[in-house]
Amino acid sequence: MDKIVVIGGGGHAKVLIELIRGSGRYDIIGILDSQLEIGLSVLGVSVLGRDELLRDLYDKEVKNACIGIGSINNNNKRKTLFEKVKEIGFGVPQLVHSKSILSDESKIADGVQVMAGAVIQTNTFVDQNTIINTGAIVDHDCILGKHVHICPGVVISGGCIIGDGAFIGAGSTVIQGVKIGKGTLVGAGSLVVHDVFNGATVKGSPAK
Ligand code: JB2
Repeated sequence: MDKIVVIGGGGHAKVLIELIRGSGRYDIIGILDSQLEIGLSVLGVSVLGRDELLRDLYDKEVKNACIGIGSINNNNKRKTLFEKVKEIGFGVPQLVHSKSILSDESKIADGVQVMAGAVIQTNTFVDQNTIINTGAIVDHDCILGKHVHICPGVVISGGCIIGDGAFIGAGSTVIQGVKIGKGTLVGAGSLVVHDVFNGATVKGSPAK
């Protein structure tokens, strides 16, 4: 099995560790975390140290990395870490839960994480390092940018465009054909019925 290192050792990492184990494709060699005590076990995986170890691990034949940090309100840290590991040379594999549904006519880029119960429908494209979290639905003909976080239970209806770095909070619904700009934040439980400008924060029903 190819070796993989998980970056971050919190809640999001736990979900990914279980997903990776279930896939049977990667051997998780450890976690890098900026705060957790070295040697601590997270679901049986040891914290090896800080991100400074990345180059060393790469030289020691660990060629895959997983961005194991979720995001609260923005995705900047995930973007920075993704770019950092790519620059070193790591592959950032797609991680797709065996109990998610991915249309044969959809495409996902490297580093995309699709959690249990998520559905990605036909002719949808999901770009690098985006999370389709637990139980989220992304319907047909959507285009999702890089470093997006579709939180648990979100519904993105058909034909939507979601810009790079957008964060769609848990349980939100985006109706068909809506364009959500780059770096936007949609508060949890929102109903988005109109396009949202780059960098805006909207919430509520209808979201404003
Ligand atoms: O730059 C970093 C860094 N920044 C924070 N490098 C590394 N290697 N680790 C970093 N961390 C570590 O990520 C923190 O020290 C902490 O241990 C971990 C983040 O854990 P936390 O549980 O706070 O957040 P999370 O991102 O794993 O989970 C959030 O997002 C998920 C999507 C939570 O809100 C979850 O509930 C949610 N499901």
